[in-house]
Amino acid sequence: NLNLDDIQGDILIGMKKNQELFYFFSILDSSDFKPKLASDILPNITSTSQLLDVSKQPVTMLNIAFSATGLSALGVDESLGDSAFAGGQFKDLRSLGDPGSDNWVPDFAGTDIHGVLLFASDSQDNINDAVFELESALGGSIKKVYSLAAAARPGSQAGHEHFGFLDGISNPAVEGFNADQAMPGQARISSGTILLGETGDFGRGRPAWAKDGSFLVFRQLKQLVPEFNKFLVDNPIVGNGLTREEGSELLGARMMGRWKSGAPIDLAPLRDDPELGADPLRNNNFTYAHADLDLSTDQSRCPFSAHTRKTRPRADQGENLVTQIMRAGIPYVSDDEAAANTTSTERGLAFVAYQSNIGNGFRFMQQTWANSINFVNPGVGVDPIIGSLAGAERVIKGMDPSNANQTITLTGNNFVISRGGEYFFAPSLSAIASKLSV
Ligand code: N7H
Repeated sequence: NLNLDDIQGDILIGMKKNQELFYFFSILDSSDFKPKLASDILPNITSTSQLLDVSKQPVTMLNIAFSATGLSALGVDESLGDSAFAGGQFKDLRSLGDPGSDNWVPDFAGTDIHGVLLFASDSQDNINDAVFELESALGGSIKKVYSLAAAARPGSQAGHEHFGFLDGISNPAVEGFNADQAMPGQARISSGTILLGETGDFGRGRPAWAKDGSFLVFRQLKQLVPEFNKFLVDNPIVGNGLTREEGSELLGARMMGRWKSGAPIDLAPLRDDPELGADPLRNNNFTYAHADLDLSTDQSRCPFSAHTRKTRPRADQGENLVTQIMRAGIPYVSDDEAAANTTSTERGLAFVAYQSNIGNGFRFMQQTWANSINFVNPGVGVDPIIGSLAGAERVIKGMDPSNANQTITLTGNNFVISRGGEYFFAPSLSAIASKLSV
């Protein structure tokens, strides 16, 4: 069994609060910062066991993770055995399909961010109090480089991301943690797929102190919501006995692999089924395989390019249990007017994914699956939500259930635009105590 007192809370279950702040910092004076990391940050880090017990949950939860340059600033230069982490995300941007760094938040374009503090609470006021307290304690040992405030969407949209789709339904269950309570259809993965040094972590040459830490991939993914909605209105899937409006909803659902309610299109191919979407015993219980259909060619129920099928191909791959991530993202709305000198409200997903190997997890999903026109079958096109060909036109097949060869064309990086991010390592609490703060 896992030592849940030692594993940061966001990794396996997510802090799941209505408000979250990502506070990116740079270490200015490591000999000043290290004792404060031990005395002012470590005691406030929320562990997995604290998250599991409501009576032990603090008002504001805190987690921390360091970039490769951050570990270096702390004098820790040992390799963690992950080349993507070691190089940082800026160096990796072309491999991820980003057209360049023009759209990147300037603070992400480089390697100056040493770490991220993740604050989560019920209100932004609580978070502001916690930030104020921590900033006072840390003084000039660090400086804030950038921050992004994120929040669950209001009212009936809670749990839904900005395009309106219910998110956070499908995360894998972990052996030694919650695999016994896995829901039907939920992937059951080794703890080492997410945590370093645990069974199933194939990484080599990890130092002992890295055990029970996890790589945190952060991406600020801007969503163009009116443009997405207009595209659906302009391109309804006609026929199938549907109205134009229903045809637009169907296109969105087929791009995503789920309806807005969360109902999988593999089980509800033509119309949303909100009861199915809300039922945890049924809403993940599908594989894309059907006895009467040919798995290798049929797209009548779900396109091969649909976001959920690209990022977890289920039966198409015999359920790949290595390329799996634990997602803990949350929507954001940011008002960067001062920086932009113009009216600009930006919304999107503060994407957070944990894994023990970035190259097998997030990076593989983005580069080898979502961005490939030939995955999971030749010529199917990229993932219409997150697939990117460095800004080039994207031609996608399979959206029309009755004519799989029909294509839709998305120009450029249409509805989701990468504003960059960084690769981090979220260490165990004991690693902070015995290695990083001494
Ligand atoms: Fe995706 N969305 O909110 O619309 N995603 N995602 N994602 N995603 C999923 O099944 C979305 C992104 C995965 O197990 C759902 O929980 C958006 C990246 C994986 O069947 C919805 C963005 C990567 C799954 C979204 C975005 C992934 C998944 C269905 C960008 C990795 C589970 C809800 C702005 C490279 C698949 C659910 C499974 C599901 C949304 C990004 C990965 C609604 C808007 C970058 C593994």
